Amino acid sequence: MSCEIVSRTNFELPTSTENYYRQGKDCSEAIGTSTRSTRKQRYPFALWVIFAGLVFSGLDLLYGIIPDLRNLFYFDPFIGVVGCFVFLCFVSAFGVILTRRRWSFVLSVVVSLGFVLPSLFVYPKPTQFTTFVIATSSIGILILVAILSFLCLLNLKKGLSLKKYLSSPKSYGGMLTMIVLISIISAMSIGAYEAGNSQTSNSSVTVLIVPGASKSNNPTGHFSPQNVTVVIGINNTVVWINHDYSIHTITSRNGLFGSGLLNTGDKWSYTFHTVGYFSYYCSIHPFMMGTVVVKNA
Ligand SMILES: [Cu+2]
Repeated sequence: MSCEIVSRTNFELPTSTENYYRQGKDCSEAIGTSTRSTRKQRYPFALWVIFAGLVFSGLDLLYGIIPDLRNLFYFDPFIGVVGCFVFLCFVSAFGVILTRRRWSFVLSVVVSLGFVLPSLFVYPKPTQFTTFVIATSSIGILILVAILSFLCLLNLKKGLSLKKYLSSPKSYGGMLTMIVLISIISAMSIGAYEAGNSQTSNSSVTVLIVPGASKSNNPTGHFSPQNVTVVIGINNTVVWINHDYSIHTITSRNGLFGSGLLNTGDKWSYTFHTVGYFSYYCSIHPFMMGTVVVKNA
C-alpha cells in the first residue's frame, strides 16, 4: 500500500525520500523518513491557495443564490448554472488537494475562467454592496486560481515543490496572491464608500422588478410599471428595485446604461438627461422588457 503512495507522488518527493526511492530501497523505509518538514513540502503553497480560493468562491456564490433557493415555486435556469459552478468549485478544490491529478487542475482552470469571463459583462456597480463584494472577491480570487492552476499543470510532471513560486509563499506566487488580496480589499472599500454615498433624490420614479419576474409567463409581468414617462428637471431619475428572488440586470437596448447584476433587494438608479424613448431589458432573462419615455418640462 505504501509503495502505491510513493509511485503516485514520486514526481515531487522530497529529495531525501527520492534518493531512497532511486536507490531501490524499501518503500516503507522511504515513507518512514518523511519528517514533519518533508510532509509540509508535499503540500506546496499554490495548492493551498487554489483549494482555499475555490472553496471560498464556491461559498461566496452559494451565499449569493441562497435567496433564489428559497423560491420553491419556480427555479430559474440561471441559478441552476450558478449552482453547477458552486458544485464544480468544490469538486476541483478537493480534487486538487486530495488527488493532485491533472484533471483537477484542468477542471480548476475551466471552472475559474468559465465563471470569470461571462461575469465581466454583468459586473455589478459598487452601489449594490453585497452583490459587488461577492462578485469582486470571487472574480479576483478565481483569476488567481486560474493562473496558479495553469502553472501547476505546466509543472506537474517536474514536481510542484521544485518551483519556488508554487511551493513557497515567499516567492512571485506569494507576491501575486498578496497583490490580488490587496486589490480585492481596496475594491471592497470603494464599494463601501460608494454604497454609503448613494442616495436617491426625491424627484425619482420607482420601477419594481416583481416577484416571479424570471418566469417568462409570470402573471404579474416583469417590471412594474413596465412603461414609465419622466420629465427632465422634475422626475428624470428612475430607480429600479429587485423584489424578485432571482438575479436580474437593467440593460439599455442602445448601450446607454446598464446596472450589472442586481440581487434580491438591490437598488439601482439612472438619471435621464436627454429627451427620447429608451427601451431596456434584463440580460439574463431577455424576455423581461420595459421602456422609459423622457420628455421636456
Ligand atoms: Cu432577469
